[in-house]
Amino acid sequence: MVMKVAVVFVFLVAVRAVYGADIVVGGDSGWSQGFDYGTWAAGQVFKVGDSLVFNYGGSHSVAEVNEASYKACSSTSVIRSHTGGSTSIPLSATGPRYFLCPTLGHCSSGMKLQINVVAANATPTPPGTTPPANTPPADTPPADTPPSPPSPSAGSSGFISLNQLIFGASIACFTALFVL
Ligand SMILES: [Cu+2]
Repeated sequence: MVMKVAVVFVFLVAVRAVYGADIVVGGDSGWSQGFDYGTWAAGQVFKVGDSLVFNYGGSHSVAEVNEASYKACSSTSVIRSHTGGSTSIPLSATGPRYFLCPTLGHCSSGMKLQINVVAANATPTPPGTTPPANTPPADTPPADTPPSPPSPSAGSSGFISLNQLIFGASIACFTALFVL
């Protein structure tokens, strides 16, 4: 039983990996007025194989248009129009896609969505982050660093000089004692 569940789970994960994700436009806000789809889209990655899911009320619909119509909020030359409250649009090719709500006044008040579809195997860089820079190999081999003098010799050299000083002083004292 557990094995069966595990197999189904792996299968579902694999299916999701192959067929991509359902991206709900606007998230919980859906396709509606008073939502900033530009900001929303900037935080999303749209890949080939994903699907755009539009959820909307009866006063709205979805029209796919070209760039010029998108910029002008014009719905006179619609590539594809969708109605019915829930529309899933598969993203089958890379490049920009433009959508708007053709209801009068809705596009100009923000109901417009522009996305850029990237290849499924593309590794996107989220906005605000820089791609990892190639770290250059260390060009200074460790052999170049001069060998540090062993610390015991430095200590003993000081010890020797002190010894020599004591030895010299004692010789001088001895000599003076002898002379006097
Ligand atoms: Cu609308």
